[in-house]
Amino acid sequence: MKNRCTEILAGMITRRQALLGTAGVLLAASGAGLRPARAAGHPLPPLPYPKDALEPVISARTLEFHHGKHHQGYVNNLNNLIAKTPMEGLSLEQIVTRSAKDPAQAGIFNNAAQVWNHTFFWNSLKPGGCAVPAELADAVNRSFGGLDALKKELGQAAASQFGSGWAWLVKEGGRLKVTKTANAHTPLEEGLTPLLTIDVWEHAYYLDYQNRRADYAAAVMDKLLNWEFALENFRRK
Ligand code: MN3
Repeated sequence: MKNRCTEILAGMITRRQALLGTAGVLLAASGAGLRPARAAGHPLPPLPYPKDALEPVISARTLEFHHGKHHQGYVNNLNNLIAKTPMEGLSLEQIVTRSAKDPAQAGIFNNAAQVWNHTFFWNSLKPGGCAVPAELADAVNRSFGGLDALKKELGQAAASQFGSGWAWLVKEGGRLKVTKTANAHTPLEEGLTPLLTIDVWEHAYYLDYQNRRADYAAAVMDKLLNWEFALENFRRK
């Protein structure tokens, strides 16, 4: 049974904790006040904004299914698959990178990577978007010649990914580049540092755009990308 207080507290876990999958530590309200409690398994991180905050680019109905059913489903599958295995005590990133190397663990990999990718995707978006911070704009200019060229390349990656997958802006060494991955695959497998991603699985856009994936990607790039989150990731390592 959730109450309003625990919902608010659950929303206070930091983005970093959520991404690292260490958010098993939630604050739970007790009669004596607040105490740390260990949630069973990996949690579904709350959306970092209300469900209708990305409209009209992405509808509340899409987020309701995408976060509430798809992302939740990957979380549930992952927790079931790793229960009572050596993977149970690992961070989400550790599970992703270790299972990626072992074909026998494809089920664990697919669900763990999809949990990670979706949390990263929600944080890649921001209601109303934001400007590219100067520190990151320099890197964009050095690597692409400008923001328009970056968007063109990212839009092409999103539109041309055959079947389900993801379009990414990543850091490799000191430079930025655009890449795309199929299904659950993630640049983490190649040791790259993701800065932003766009989910191009049909469930990400079909209710709002039907078959017009390129229009969805263009609208996300123009109206929703969270360049402040990209800068946080750019500063890592
Ligand atoms: Mn998705």
